[in-house]
Amino acid sequence: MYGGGNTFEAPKQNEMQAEDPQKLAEFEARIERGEKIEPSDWMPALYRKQLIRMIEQHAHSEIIGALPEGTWITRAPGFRRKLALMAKVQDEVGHAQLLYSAAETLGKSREDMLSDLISGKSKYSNIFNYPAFTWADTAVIAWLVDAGAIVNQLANSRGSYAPYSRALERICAEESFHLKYGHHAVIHLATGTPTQRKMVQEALNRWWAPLMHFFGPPDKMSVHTEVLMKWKVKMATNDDMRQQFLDMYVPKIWELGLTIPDENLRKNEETGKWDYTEPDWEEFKRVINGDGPLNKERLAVRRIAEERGRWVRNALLKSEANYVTPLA
Ligand code: FAQ
Repeated sequence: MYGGGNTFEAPKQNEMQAEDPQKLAEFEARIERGEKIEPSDWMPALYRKQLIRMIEQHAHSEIIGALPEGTWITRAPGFRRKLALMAKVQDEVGHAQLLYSAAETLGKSREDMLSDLISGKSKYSNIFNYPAFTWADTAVIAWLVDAGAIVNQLANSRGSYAPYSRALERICAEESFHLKYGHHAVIHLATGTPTQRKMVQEALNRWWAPLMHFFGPPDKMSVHTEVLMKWKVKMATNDDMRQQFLDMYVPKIWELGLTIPDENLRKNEETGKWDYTEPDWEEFKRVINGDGPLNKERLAVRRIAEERGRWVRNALLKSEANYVTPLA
């Protein structure tokens, strides 16, 4: 597994030296022309490794990401909200399925990916290691975390690896429903009783810093961006995605009369970019390396799901092995 555990460790230069220069040049020319790479095409080992790392982390983020909202299904305020939340959580798990399949095309098995998740070897998004204390937390996740995910995924769906692009296109279509559902839930609270307004403001205060972390470290600290952008896996830098998110969503948050817990946040007229207080990047490093408020609990839930579901997987594999098609 690439880079597991050692955050901010740059890709090793000698990983590129082993490649056949002519094949590498042809591959890079294809990328330059905007062609898509399919699993059976030649690709540099580092491209494969980086894609496995990124798609696998993304898949893990979807199944772990189902947990903070999932805990609210039984406590959702009303039947309509419960139905919508159940559908959303189910979608997120479905996204993980699509992404694990895309990563499998690169040669790493699903079993290995899941065992690396459970052992703590693989990373997943920082943001799902924080608790959802109230119903308003789920509304903020569904609106703003999904919004952040869409900013990232819409850009990268135009990327070079065909199975990942196809998965992202489908995921974005579903995420846009989540975003509408989340926006509706936040509007409901923000225009509701003083208690509801307070509840949603407090949730926003809790999620703001993790949301700023969500797009990854500042470009000057990012170790993978350069190579990923060269090969059109990542279609925008971490800072550009963060700026795009701020551009699109800060006005919408302010429109609801909510405040953002950063007194330095403003659009700089000269640069055309948002100025903001850097979130605590030491906290980010701790959280993505396993020491956030809920990392242990999140992985424990996954471990239990793995153990309890083993007999189902075994039974399915066995029945597949015994199944003979009528035409065979
Ligand atoms: N969390 O050099 P960079 C969702 C790590 S899906 C944890 O900048 P890169 C849906 C990074 O892995 C959310 N770790 O890395 C949903 C690397 O460590 P490594 C997930 C992070 O790859 C919504 C190190 O820091 N989305 O939310 C994070 O160029 C609602 C250095 O960083 C994706 O995974 C982070 N936030 O850029 C579900 C999208 N950021 O591996 C339920 C695909 C960085 O060397 C409810 N991934 N790190 O040990 C990407 O676009 C990129 O991988 C980035 C990071 C932008 C996340």
